[in-house]
Order: sequence, then C-alpha cells, then structure tokens
Amino acid sequence: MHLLVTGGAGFIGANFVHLTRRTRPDVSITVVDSMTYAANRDSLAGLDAVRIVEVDVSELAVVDPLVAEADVVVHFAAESHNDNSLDSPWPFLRSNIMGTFSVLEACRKHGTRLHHISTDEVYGDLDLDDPSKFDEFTPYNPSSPYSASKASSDLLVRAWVRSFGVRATISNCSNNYGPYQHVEKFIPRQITEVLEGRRPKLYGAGLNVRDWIHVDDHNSAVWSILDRGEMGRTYLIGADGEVNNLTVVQTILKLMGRDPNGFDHVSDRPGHDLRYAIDSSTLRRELGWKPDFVDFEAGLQATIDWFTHNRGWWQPQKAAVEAKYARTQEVIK
Ligand code: TDX
Repeated sequence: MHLLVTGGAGFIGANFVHLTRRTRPDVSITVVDSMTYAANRDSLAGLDAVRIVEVDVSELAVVDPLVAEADVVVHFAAESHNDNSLDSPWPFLRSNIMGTFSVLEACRKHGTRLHHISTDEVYGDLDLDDPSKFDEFTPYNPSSPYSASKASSDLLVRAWVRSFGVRATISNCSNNYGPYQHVEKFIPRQITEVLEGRRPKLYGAGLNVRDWIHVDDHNSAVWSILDRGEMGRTYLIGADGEVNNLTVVQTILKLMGRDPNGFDHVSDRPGHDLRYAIDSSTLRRELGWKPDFVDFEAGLQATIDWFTHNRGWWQPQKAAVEAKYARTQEVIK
C-alpha cells in the first residue's frame, strides 16, 4: 500500500508516520507538507523510506500527481491553532478549506480513497453540567475561525462523497497530546515554561474542559478506520479523558516537582469554548478500537519526559511563540 500523508510533518501527522513505520513496515509513505511554522522536518528524522515533498496542498497541480500514485490519502494538513485563527483567519480558510478542496478534487479524478482528519470543535461546546457528549449526530456549531474552517472542510468531504461518489471517511477527534506537539499548544507550552524556569499560563479561571487523548490512540483509531471503516461515514474519536485546564496545569506542576499553585492566570481567549466531550462508542463497538493510554497522568509524565529530553526539537521556536503570546495576553493574577 502507498500512503500519501498530507501535513505529515505536523504534530499528529508526524506521529501517524512514526506509528505506521513501527507497525506496518510494508506500507510506503509520501509526506506532503508546506512546512509552515507548525511543521518540523526533524519530527520525521531517522525514518526510513519516507519521501517528503514540500508543497502546499491547496496547489492542485502539484498535489494531483501525488494523489494519482497513492492508494490512500490521509489528510492531516491544516492550520490548527485557535489563538492564531483569532489573530489572522485567512491562512485557516486557505489551508483548511482550499486545501481540502484540492485534495478532494484530486481524489475524485483518480478514484483515490481519502480519510479526512477533523476535530470535535466543529460541534461547538457543551455546558459543564450537560450529561450529553458529542456524537456523529450532533449538529455542527463551530465557534472560532479555525473550527468554522474545519467544519467547512468536513462539509466539502460529505458533498464530494454524495455528489461525486468519492470514497472518503471522516474522523473528528478530541484534544491530542504527546511528542512533537508545537509549543504554542496548551500542554507543551506549560511543560516548556516550567523547563525554562517560568510559570505556566492559564486562560481565565481554567475551568474549561478538554477531552484529552494521546496522539498514538488517535492514530491507532485512524488505522482502524482505514482498515475497517465504512465509506461515507464519520467516526468520532475520543478516550474519555475529560479534565479541566486548571487540573492539567496543577498536574504538570506536581509531576515536574513544582508547587501545584505556581502558575499565572492570563487574559482569556475570546469566544473560548467551555467544554468538549466525545462519545466514541460507535467506533469502539463497530470497529473494535480502544485506547491504550487510559491513565492521563502516566501519559502526561511520558510527554514531560519527551519534552525534557528533546529540548533541541522545541527550543528554537519557544522564544518567538512566547513573544507572540506576550503581545495579546497579560497576567491577571
Ligand atoms: O497557554 C494556554 N493556556 C490555556 O489555558 C493555552 C495555549 C491554552 N489554554 C487553554 C485553552 C483551551 O481551553 O487550554 C485549552 C487547550 O488549548 P489549545 O491547546 O489551544 O487547544 P484547543 O483550543 O482546545 O484546540 C485543540 O483541540 C482541538 C487543538 O489546538 C485543535 O487543533 C483541535 O482541533
């Protein structure tokens, strides 16, 4: 099997390539990645037989021949950081909407099977005391330019399935953590702040809840869908990992041997989604998938260890990320 992995030098895509190399040595892989700030060639260092093509997936003329030679396309490529989408929405529309359009057009032309990676944020957010979780029937209700662009991309995939018979599946996953995650994101930002001798930065009161899943569990679910998923279907991926941000920060501080209250509150994100929660029972029941990382603290510890031992991977980006945050966020307590 030959796989085309878009966004394969980004966080989740690179972990997907690593997992595939470890578990499926007979699969050959081409990574197509525009190598924006969020990608890192070093995330794929040392991997045999991975071809890397540096191009923006929204350039159909370049993506087309790559799709033509692939058996399956796994489409990770996306702008993914909410804070950046509030600052500058256009790259999100271009990468997430136009990029998906171009991948769909190439898959339509060549009859190539597509798996589209999406997010639980397309469903909006839940109240803290809402007993329900997102499932495949939850109406789309995105809040930010980022989540609206991902929702748009999902709808394009659905339309190409129905109107053109493209063989595609979609997955909507909850918040990922693990190795190679960019330091702008919540968990790596806090770990690296502590490693650099500064205090973690919590938005608002920290009561917002995210449903954490280890990136390897996300990607093993993607493989379950590639192996056994039904064309045209949407699968929700989650590992029952709901935790509020305050608890995450305090746990990181505790695991790193610091005072659990040694963090700063900073100004909140505008339009900040309150809670995400995924019901993944369909995926578990129909495709027999289950997560391996069921102990969030153990997963966090492994992630802390990875960032501690891979300073050379993240340090070049850290100062610029913090300088950017400093322009929009102020410490409030
Ligand atoms: O410094 C921070 N302090 C803080 O309290 C940062 C960067 C974030 N937060 C909060 C905001 C969120 O409630 O932590 C939570 C997680 O923030 P992010 O890492 O920015 O993730 P989120 O906005 O929840 O979106 C993530 O999950 C869904 C990914 O970035 C998306 O790409 C994915 O679709």
